[in-house]
Amino acid sequence: MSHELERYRSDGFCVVRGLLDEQAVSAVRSSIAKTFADQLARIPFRTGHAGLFTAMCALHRYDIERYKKTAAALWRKLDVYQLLHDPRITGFLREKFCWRDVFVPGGQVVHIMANELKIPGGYFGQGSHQDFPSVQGSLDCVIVWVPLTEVDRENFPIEVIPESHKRGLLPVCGEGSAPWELRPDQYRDEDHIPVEVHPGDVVFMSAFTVHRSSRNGRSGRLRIAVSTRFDNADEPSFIERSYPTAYVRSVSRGPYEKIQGAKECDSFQAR
Ligand SMILES: O=C(O)CCC(=O)C(=O)O
Repeated sequence: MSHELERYRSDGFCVVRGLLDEQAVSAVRSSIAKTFADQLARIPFRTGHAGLFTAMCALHRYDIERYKKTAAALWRKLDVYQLLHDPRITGFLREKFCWRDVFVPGGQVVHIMANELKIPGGYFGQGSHQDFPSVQGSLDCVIVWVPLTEVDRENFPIEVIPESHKRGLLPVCGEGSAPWELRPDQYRDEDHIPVEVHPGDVVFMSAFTVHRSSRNGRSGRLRIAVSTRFDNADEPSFIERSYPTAYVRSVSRGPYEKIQGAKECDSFQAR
């Protein structure tokens, strides 16, 4: 068994330092910065050549609806997809975890944390939870979490409970605004440890490992990470259950006149 797999099996997660290079990660940050700059150019506000955080803050401040739509769209960027499916990541699963055949259960996620970017009444990090209920694929499903910024204990790290994966599926709250969060009697705050990482590092984590977003972050700092999940196509129960996933794929095809951008669509085609 590889050293990495041994560590992962024992702790429920492992951090692989410098698996990706800083340049590959910074290219994704730039790609996201471009998207925010494109949005800022649509509102009567000029920041000049603003950096990523400044551009995000400006859009958040001057047009929160655009900000929310933009943040929600980021996971669909090809650059985000490509980073998370980089051959160094999938190759790691093949070489170190000995996976031969892989399913991708759902999409990518872009996690944004900054005091200045809180959505009033909306998402600001996740409480303690396990990911398996939101995947329901192979029992050895792996979460891959890639920081796009420096993440230390004062910049909203994820916090994990080592060895918690060994406890299997734990009871959840089942109600309230975050019904997937674990019942508070299932963990102690002090058992969580912050995962401090640099751009280029990659966190591999079991879908059963208890983790949460730390809400501990200093103002003026931005933490962005991207994540996805991988299912092992050769895990026997996954084969037996015929490759299920909790993700649902649907397309909302409204009547043509109601499709977003229908007017733009006509004039674009007529060019
Ligand atoms: O990055 C974060 O803050 C949350 C990550 C997480 O908990 C998850 O994706 O399940």
